[in-house]
Amino acid sequence: MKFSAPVIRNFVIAGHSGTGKTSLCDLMLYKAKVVDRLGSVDNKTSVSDFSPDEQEKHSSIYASYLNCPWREGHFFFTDTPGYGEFVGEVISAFRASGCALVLIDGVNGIEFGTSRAWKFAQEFKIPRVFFVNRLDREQADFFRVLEQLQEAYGKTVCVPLTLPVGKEDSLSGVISVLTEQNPPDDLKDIVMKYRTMLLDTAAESDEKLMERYLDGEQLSEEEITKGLHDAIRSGALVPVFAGSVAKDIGVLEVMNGVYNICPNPLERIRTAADGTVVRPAVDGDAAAFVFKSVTDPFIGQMAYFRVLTGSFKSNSDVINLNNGTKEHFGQLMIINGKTQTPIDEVVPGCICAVAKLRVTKTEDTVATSTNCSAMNPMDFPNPLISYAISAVKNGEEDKIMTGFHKLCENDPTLRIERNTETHETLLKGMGEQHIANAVKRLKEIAKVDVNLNSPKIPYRETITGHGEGHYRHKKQSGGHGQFAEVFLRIEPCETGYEFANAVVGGAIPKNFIPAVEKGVQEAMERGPLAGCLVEKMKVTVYDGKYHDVDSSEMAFKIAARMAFRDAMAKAKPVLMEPIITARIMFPDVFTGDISGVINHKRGRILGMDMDEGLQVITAEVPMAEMLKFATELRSLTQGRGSFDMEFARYEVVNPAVANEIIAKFQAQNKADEDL
Ligand SMILES: Nc1nc2c(ncn2[C@@H]2O[C@H](COP(=O)(O)OP(=O)(O)OP(=O)(O)O)[C@@H](O)[C@H]2O)c(=O)[nH]1
Ligand SMILES: [Mg+2]
Repeated sequence: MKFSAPVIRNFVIAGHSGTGKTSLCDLMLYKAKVVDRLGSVDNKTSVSDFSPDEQEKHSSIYASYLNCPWREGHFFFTDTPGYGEFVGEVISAFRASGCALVLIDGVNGIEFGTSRAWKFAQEFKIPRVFFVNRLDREQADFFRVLEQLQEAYGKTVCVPLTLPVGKEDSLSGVISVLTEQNPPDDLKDIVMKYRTMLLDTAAESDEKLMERYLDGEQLSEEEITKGLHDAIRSGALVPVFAGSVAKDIGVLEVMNGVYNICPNPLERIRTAADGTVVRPAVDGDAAAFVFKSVTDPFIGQMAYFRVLTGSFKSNSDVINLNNGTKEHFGQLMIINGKTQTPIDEVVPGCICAVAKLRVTKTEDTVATSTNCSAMNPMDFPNPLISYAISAVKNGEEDKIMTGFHKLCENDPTLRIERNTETHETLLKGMGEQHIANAVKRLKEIAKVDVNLNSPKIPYRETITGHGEGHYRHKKQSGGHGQFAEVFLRIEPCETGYEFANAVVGGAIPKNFIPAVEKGVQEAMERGPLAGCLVEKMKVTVYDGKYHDVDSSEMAFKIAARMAFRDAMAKAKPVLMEPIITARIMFPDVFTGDISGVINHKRGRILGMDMDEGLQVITAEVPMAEMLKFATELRSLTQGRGSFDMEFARYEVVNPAVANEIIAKFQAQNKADEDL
């Protein structure tokens, strides 16, 4: 098989869950005769949803990379999961694609997944095409959805290229707006209206064309196609197709539409990380971006890359531009779900896989020459949920960490971290299902089980007043005793931690001062209120006593620790909690509910905005209240809301809540001591 970039179309299939993306992919592969039996999500025979987890769920979890010949050319396309928690898969798929085919349900119209796909396309600067699917369903209405799209994204932007004939049960086919000569009576006016709109759009893309068009000249089919192509590229046109994958209606038209008017990979101009403009070419130095890594059960680690410019051959040497190291490409493969087909050469637009790279990881750029520039890494959202994990069986901790590290390498939205304040290992992800899936995968690859618990909140302690502390450490045990005495004072300090030595006349010899500071720092690791990290204060040691024989570093450390505790008790200590800033997006109808939830969570609404038809609330909320928010929001909005969050700062916990936390800690502490 030999590829030619000008006839390659490379697109990501995106949209809300359940709109028929995977079914469309299966049908395309069938139409292109890549498979001789049509795969089906419902029968667990889908080429795209091939993993057992996806088959069990009847819904996609992973992006699935597919390809098929089409007409004189070739399609590289990606089926992405619609479910919000698997957004990491969608982001890397967008990065690898030159165009977005966004599916919409003919009954539900614009859903959260639609707006998300629209936004990603905008962010990645790739053109979009809409396909209104499932028009055979009861209550499906193409024209209602079209109106909604025009309302949201522009009346002259969203123009249909096909229209459905019949509706719901009696949907019988689609007609082409541009070429249909005998439309059914009820569609005649509509066809004419949109045909004129498409011709206007096509003509507007070129001044000369426009002149001739205004003079009343007929534009050739080629000119119209070229005009629509340019309009799609510039964003002036987002064509809308109608159909039903289940009834195989309108899909051929979508495939031909994408082939005829969507841009080819050579038209995609990018900017590299160093600002170099990369204009793809068939010849010359080749560069490719590694957008994903996958652990294949048989082959091991596989890198997926998208060729940006030039061509790569199997069994050739390349350079990793991110670390300047030589890399070797073994056998290159193009992919169809779990099927890999060896290929000799890949060109711009190809998505392909290669096994066992030595020095290359996801987000690296590989090239045939150092004249090429590395591309920017990808942007992934912050995790939204975390769990404290522990091994079910003692002794399996290492296996668990190694396994999770592997999973995290393949999924940038999954993270495993050790929290040094709470001494917990945290597994962070995008939601309960995402985490549950990771735990399941861990069991498969490492044969270990983990417990998931709510994580401890990393509260901190500080002081609101001044305090002086004193301790005399004196022990006489047998021969040689221990002696040290320390006086110190503490005061609030915005910048963090400061330590000052104000001892005069050698009351504490200089060589013991580091031990005093060490003692203070140790005491600051476990504050007196709830055993949390203590911060934001200045500590000044100003007096003390020592003994020629009995003083030691250890004695001064102990005295300093105790003096610090003494001072803390007098300096009005308070508990602080992490506050996060959340941006919550949801349909307007939930505004009341969501505002209520934020108030209930001790949150503060900072602002309300509208963004592409969705209400956006920005709020500051204590982290402790957000542990389960991903799940709460999902059930509150029936999956139509989303949010992102990031750490803002620490704030003093209100006294009622603080007292509860302190009481709980003290009780736990006592229970531990009694054991
Ligand atoms: N009636 C009808 N059902 C369809 C059509 N297309 C797909 N379906 C069904 O809709 C359900 C969801 O289809 P999928 O292809 O899995 O949807 P998806 O967009 O891949 O969903 P996620 O993977 O969850 O994002 C399946 O039961 C399909 O058989 C259609 O045109 N009409
Ligand atoms: Mg799917």
